[in-house]
Amino acid sequence: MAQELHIGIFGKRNQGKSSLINLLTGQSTAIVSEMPGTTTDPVRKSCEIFGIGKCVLVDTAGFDDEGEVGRLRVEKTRAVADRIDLAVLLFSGDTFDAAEQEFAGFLQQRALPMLLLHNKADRTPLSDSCRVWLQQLFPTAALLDFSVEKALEEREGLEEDAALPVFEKLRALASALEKRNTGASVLDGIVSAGDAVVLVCPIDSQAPRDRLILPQVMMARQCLDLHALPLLCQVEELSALLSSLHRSPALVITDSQAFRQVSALVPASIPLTGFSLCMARGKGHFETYVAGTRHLTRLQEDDKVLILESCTHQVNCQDIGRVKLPAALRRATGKNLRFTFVAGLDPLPDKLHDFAMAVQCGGCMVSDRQLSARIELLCSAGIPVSNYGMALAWANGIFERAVSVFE
Ligand SMILES: Nc1nc2c(ncn2[C@@H]2O[C@H](COP(=O)(O)OP(=O)(O)OP(=O)(O)O)[C@@H](O)[C@H]2O)c(=O)[nH]1
Ligand SMILES: [Mg+2]
Repeated sequence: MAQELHIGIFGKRNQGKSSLINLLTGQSTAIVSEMPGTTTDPVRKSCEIFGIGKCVLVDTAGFDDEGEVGRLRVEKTRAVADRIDLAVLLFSGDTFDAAEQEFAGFLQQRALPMLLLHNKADRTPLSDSCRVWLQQLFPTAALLDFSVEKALEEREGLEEDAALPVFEKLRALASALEKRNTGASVLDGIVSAGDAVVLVCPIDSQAPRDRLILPQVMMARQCLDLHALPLLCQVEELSALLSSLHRSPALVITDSQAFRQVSALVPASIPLTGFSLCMARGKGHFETYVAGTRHLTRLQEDDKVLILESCTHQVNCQDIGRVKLPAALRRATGKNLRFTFVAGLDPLPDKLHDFAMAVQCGGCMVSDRQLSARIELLCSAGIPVSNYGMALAWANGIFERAVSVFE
């Protein structure tokens, strides 16, 4: 997994959600008690799951909580669904009542892979009739009859594999999800076996030490998957590399910041695009961003533009979003645009209609779901959305060239 997998743990009160967090993390961090309503706010806990990698488990308040405060808690629980990649829904007593069916439907609507975990099997095991009925109702969900408490007891006796059945189900769901997310290669139909593909990777002061960044690695890997020939160079060596080839490369992919320079060096007959466009193509929302980018030509004097930075800790991205991009857009439009910045996963401003458009960062540090939730919100408010790479390509006058590779 390229990023942490966010797993939401849901269920009515007292179903063993917090106990499950303790079992999966191997620590007693979450408070467990027989009093229904012990967990009141979403609680996040990072852990490493073998075969999946880094995960963030999100414990939630029961979705059947009552009263005025209870309703607020339920709202928070439901909001978690927009920020996760995978859901576990705990139930018990060999029944799956109307509230549970409604919540499972709510998760299913969001296309979230789901594990229905029948807990407290030590008291009441899941009957065949209930199992078959659930499988018919939620055919894509995984189902497990389990006892979290028994597994916790076994773990105290140093039984290492006490949580294994849960891990196995989660691993299967995560691997299906990864296949769905990466889906077809971005380069399918553009690059064939034996084709040379030049990846222009500037190593400047902002490049991380001793390694390449994720989009560069992903594109090199996709070339290898297609049995194409990825060739890496910096901008300074690009001309030498191109003239050393017997046959023109099928494609050149460059860092967005070097777009203008690279575009001047690569003959018009060779397709050229950017890593950020490839990432957007792979992550979805490509058409949304393309349409949003074309809207940049329509911006007016004093228009407000929303810049969405999905990572709070990457100085590199911040510099692009806060400094380079606004300067480039002001220069290219010739308009005095006014920028508003939203960092990390902070909520979007209330008055979305005040904004002429939004520009989203590559979103390599957030889950697809977190990104999608945001973009859907903007689209439903009728706000055109571009992304950093496409907006920079547009500002450098080479957007149409870069996007034509995929058309
Ligand atoms: N018999 C039995 N009891 C369990 C099992 N798992 C959890 N419990 C008990 O169920 C009660 C509730 O567990 P919690 O983990 O606090 O449940 P929760 O879903 O987080 O509850 P809230 O935070 O109140 O919504 C505790 O008394 C647990 O010890 C199990 O497998 N079998
Ligand atoms: Mg709890």
